[in-house]
Amino acid sequence: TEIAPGAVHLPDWLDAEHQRRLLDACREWARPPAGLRTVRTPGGGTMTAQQVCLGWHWYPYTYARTVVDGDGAPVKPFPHWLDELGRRAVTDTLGAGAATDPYDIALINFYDGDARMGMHRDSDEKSDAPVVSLSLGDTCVFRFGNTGSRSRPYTDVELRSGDLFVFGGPSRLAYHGVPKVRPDTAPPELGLKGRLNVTLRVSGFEA
Ligand code: MD5
Ligand code: FE
Repeated sequence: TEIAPGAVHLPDWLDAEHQRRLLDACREWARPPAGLRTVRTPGGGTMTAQQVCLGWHWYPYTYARTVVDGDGAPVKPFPHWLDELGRRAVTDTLGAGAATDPYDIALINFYDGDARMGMHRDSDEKSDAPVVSLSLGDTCVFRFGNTGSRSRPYTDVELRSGDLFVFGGPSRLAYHGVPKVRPDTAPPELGLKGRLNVTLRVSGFEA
């Protein structure tokens, strides 16, 4: 479903087996060093979703090669298979003409309990390549907004385990957030309490 120009939701893109494999990989990436951390914002706030990064380390509001706001370790490498997954996600949603430079960043967010994400835009990358979003575990309400402000109009979409969402074209810089995670809605066989989101991005930075 095209929610807005360049913003395409493809439910159930990952089957149960691929969801489990991606979850297993996320559990490995969450381990120290350079593992899961709580993100603190410059204003003294704390993000309720915890995060781990691959390829480039994001912290508010830029990128580094080491976990400068955590244990200081080098960021974990971005595996080649995630680039292949990202490119397939783009062609499956936007078509073969939407091919991009290689994906080289993954930001993985873990939402448990009452975790949410406020309305924001992702503008710290230098590339306008589409952002690929993969959801695992509990269903969430994803709020897709507009490019002008963090308020209405917006469209609320339920994202479930295995869903793909691609944000390209004019939607790349739209405001968005996660106002709610629905507890205990994950597929039982996945064995995940909470929600996990993997985003794949093209940095546009020099290697
Ligand atoms: C999430 N993560 O569900 C979302 C999925 C983040 C974040 O927002 O920054 O880690 S990514 C959603 C996204 C990315 C780029 C553009 C747009 C949405 N958009 O235009 O709506 O944890
Ligand atoms: Fe975002």
